[in-house]
Amino acid sequence: MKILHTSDWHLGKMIYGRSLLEDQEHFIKEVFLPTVQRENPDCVILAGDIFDRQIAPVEAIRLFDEVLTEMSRQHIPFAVISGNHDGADRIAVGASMLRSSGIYIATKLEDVFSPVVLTKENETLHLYLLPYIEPAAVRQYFHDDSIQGFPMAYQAIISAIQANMDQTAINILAGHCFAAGSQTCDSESAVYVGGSGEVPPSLFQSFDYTALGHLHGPQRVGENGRYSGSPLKYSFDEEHHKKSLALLDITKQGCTTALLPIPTLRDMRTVTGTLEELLSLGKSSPSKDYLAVELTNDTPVYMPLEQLRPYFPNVLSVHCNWLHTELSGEQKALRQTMQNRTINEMVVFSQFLQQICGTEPTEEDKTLFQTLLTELKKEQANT
Ligand SMILES: [Mn+2]
Repeated sequence: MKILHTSDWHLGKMIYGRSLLEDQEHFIKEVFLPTVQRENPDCVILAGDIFDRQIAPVEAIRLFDEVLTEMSRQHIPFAVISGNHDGADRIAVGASMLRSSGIYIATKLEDVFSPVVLTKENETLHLYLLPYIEPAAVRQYFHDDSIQGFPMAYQAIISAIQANMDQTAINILAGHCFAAGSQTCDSESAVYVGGSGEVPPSLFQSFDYTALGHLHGPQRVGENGRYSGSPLKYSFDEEHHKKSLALLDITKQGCTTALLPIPTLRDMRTVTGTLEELLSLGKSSPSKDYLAVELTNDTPVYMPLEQLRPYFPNVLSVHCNWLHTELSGEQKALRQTMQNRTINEMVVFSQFLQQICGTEPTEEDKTLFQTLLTELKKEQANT
């Protein structure tokens, strides 16, 4: 059977105050839906964090609604679980009715105990949909107060599944959790503390495949599990991730996985250089990518963001090395000189004038600046 696995769409996400909806719409309409149409999988799994927030923006809800409509129109079974970011009860609206349209939305623990059964020729797939769940809910469900922490909670759930498992079927678990030993990044909110939040991958051994969500970097988990990762980069420490959709060809005998790369509207990356270098780069090759700018100038720079924006409209952050980094010997000497405040302020003034007016300060400018500075300091001392 052919299964398409994705997760962590985080529809409606904002980054540095910017909405990523346009990028997400591009992913849905130019990548995800065309891939579904082209590959015609027997099932699509969305392993949690559909939305970024419990109360998602209406534009994000509309986008997801379009996905549901399109999936049901194409008669492709679509299995969705809620993640830790989703408002589980909100996305459960109409869930039982949607099952007749081939859309399976699981938001409660008990959903995992009635697997979705799909058949194709002589193959049967049992799909166990386990939404994001906290140990307290598992304790309550099993009426067992001894269940403490995620490893025990998952052990209890999986033992209960195993008791009724059909070993002749292809068994797939969809889950949203932190599998121990996996690589994390900045855009996954930390909901777990210490090791008690980590689920041992050995628990997933009895499944032919485990389709996980939660971590945003695509990666394998244990013998036959995988995080598909998020479709887009949601933080700068993901800039080297190769985002993809996981397409499985699975039988009872084994599974092969193809990672389909996701072309994006805008990339997210860091650029490093002096302001002058970056401005010249901007003039020759402007870019709409989301950028984190690392300025390497060793002296102050006047309003770098405003200067860069005409060429790089989506600069999200500017980091001035001058202010933060360990200095080289030469820079240290300069900083040492600048630590004498009078010289420091004069150097800053001089640099400012050069950047704004393109000229060195005259003796008259310097005297005027010095007079004003002295007056200002006197005033400051008096208040
Ligand atoms: Mn997530």
